[in-house]
Amino acid sequence: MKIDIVSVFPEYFEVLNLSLLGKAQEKGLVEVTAHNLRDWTHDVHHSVDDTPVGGGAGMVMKPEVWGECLDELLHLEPTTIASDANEDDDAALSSETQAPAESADGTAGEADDPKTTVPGPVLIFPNPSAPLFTQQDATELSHADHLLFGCGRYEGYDARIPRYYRAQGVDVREYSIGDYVLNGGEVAVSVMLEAITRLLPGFMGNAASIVEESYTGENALLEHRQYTKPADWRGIKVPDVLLSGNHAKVDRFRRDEALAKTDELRPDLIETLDCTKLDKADRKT
Ligand code: 6GU
Repeated sequence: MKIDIVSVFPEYFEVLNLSLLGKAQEKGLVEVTAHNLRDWTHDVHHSVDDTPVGGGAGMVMKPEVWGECLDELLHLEPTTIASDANEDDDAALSSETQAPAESADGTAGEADDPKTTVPGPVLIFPNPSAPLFTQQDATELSHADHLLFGCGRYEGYDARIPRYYRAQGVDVREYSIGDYVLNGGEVAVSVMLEAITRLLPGFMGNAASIVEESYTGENALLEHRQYTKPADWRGIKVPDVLLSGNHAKVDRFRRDEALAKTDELRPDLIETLDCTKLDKADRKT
């Protein structure tokens, strides 16, 4: 998988070489390049932002600089969008909103089929005002062969940037990583990168540990509690059933715990749970 990151702080991503991702790069599983957005400026101040049209606080990232940068990295020639695209901005907004897993050739990808490959580069903008990035998105994007992350800073980026590249047939995604505000997209991109790359085949030693995780596949539940030895630590005992050696009972105990824990801490996940995936014993819980 090839990963390009564009940022005004490319040094931020140097730590990626130290971490687990460094190992994945050594193994040739991923190739990560961080680019400096200012390399695509032409003015003496290397400016990448300007005041918001219509007024308001802060600065907005300029479309021209991003345009030259993204054209180069996506191997696209600059064009002009037909003027009728400007006629009804509201209609344009809804039709250009990211359709989940719609590929460039117009065929609908199956977002919940983890084996679906995403053809061509996927352009991803971190944005606190976008849909939440989920494990399902991470799984889907782990099958892409080229990801390009554009890190916004300041109050955001010109809204025409994602719109233009969508109109060029590029698979453009905008994601938030949670309901809080960060200064820029760099931390959010690091989070998404880790969630995606750890799913690459050969990245982690134990593939089963991925299958059993929270938010994954049929396990849309929080994970059950884990214990190791000793069976009694400072007076707190490991639940007896886990020491029983009865695998069916252990599975049932863990499943019940996952259901109860999710119900208490994340009732929103229970509501989205597919009832057909609950077994008879689940229904009694
Ligand atoms: Cl993706 N960006 C920024 N700046 N803040 C965020 C975020 C992204 N997700 C949550 N907060």
